[in-house]
Amino acid sequence: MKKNLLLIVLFTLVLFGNVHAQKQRASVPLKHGAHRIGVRTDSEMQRWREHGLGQFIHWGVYAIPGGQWNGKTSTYAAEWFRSSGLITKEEYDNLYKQFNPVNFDAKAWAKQAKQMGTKYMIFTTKHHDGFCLWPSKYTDYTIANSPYKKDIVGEVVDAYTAEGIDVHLYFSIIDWSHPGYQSGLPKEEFLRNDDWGNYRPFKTESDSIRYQSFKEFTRNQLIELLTEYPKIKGLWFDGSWDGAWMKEAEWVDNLGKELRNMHPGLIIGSRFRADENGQRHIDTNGDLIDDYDQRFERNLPASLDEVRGNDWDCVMTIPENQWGYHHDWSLSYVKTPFDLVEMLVRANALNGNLVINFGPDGEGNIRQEETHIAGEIGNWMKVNGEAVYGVHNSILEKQDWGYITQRNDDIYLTVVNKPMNNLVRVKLPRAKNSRENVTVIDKAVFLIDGKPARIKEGLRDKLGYDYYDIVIPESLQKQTMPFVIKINLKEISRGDRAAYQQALT
Ligand code: FHN
Repeated sequence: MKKNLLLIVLFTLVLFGNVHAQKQRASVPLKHGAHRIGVRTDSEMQRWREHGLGQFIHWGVYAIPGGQWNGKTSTYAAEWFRSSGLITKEEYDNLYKQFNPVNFDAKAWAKQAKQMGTKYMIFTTKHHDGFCLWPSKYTDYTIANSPYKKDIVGEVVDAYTAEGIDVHLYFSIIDWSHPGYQSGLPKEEFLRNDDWGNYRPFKTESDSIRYQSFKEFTRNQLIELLTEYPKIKGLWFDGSWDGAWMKEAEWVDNLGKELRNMHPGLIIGSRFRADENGQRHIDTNGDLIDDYDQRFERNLPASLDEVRGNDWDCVMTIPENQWGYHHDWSLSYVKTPFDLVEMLVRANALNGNLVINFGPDGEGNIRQEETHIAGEIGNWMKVNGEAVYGVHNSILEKQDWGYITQRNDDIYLTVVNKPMNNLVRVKLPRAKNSRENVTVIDKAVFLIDGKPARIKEGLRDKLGYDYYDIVIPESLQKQTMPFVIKINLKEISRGDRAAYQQALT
């Protein structure tokens, strides 16, 4: 009991000490900055926090060219193909007439995601091109007018939810298909944003009226998504760096409130809106806007300091920067299952979720490389998932051989850099009452086979930290994937230390 209490106190100091030490708040009065200081504490957000691993799916008409057109290959991200210069806008805007993914099987996708160990997924309802994978009544540019016709968003929401995987809907604010945005107008009439969302001031009254119609359209579509798909857990926004959108702090903030009122518990990341000074993600006062930090796209934070005590996730491509389907993955390094598992535990050890992106092809197939990765990660998760789900950063400090996560008293050491001498040296925290007590390893087992690990006395440094070596058995020395050692600590009196050490040998 006493031991538990000590560990809880230590953990609280590490976790919350960190939060408070790192937040440097200004106090500028803001109407449209963060509406809450600190993390959300409700059950929906607690559930999100415990997901550990997610899946992203980018799918749309860009999967038809898959980065190639008329024998030419674009090195651009495939989902940006419309802006690649290899296809005319007109050709691209007519691709939907061919979109007929006959192999699409939402249930099979969801099953595969479940086997991979995914707890939540994010699905592109519409990307920047504006093509809607649901039959939106606010535009004709939707799946309903493709040869496929059926509601893909609905199928995905139902299939994943049935597998117990929470669904969040990706929605791009940038919409090249809407005349109030810019696309569809001749180039010389580009009145405000270019494809990348760079701001150009409105020139005339009618530009601004057109933009009002775009805002209303966006609002209508979001209300439509929440109405049609009430099972979803959150909205994942993109393209909100759009210059004109960022100038609409009040309007967007009010829209956010409206959406939350419609859908209690709704989770919205930090990419939805800017404060009145145009600050995105982190407002002028240094506080996180909305529910979790979305800044870490393809880029994991280096330390807890960067995370500032906030919830966060990192969305990650498998090739360097391809989200949608691209025929040719030889154009960049393709991450291995090892790389992705390393990123996963690294994210979890810094209190975040990792979300791995998949880009199905134009017929609805998950590519073979992604299927392989899903299988390998799934095999790893079956054995080691307890080091990923519902964990947080550990009371143990980061050590060179890998990453450390923790749930209650269970501490998970994920070894990614296997030491040459096959000894995993673990630096233990000092005991609370270090004059009288020392911290030692109570139990240690390998998750891969449930076998207890042999512990050898390491060294004690001059600051009084104890190090113990966990011996990697021969059976694990050739492991090609990271492996996990689960340990528990206990405190013993200094007088009992010699006996403890003796018992180790
Ligand atoms: O431009 C998009 C990109 O195509 C992709 O959808 C990613 C996913 O997070 N978001 C944008 C870039 O930040």
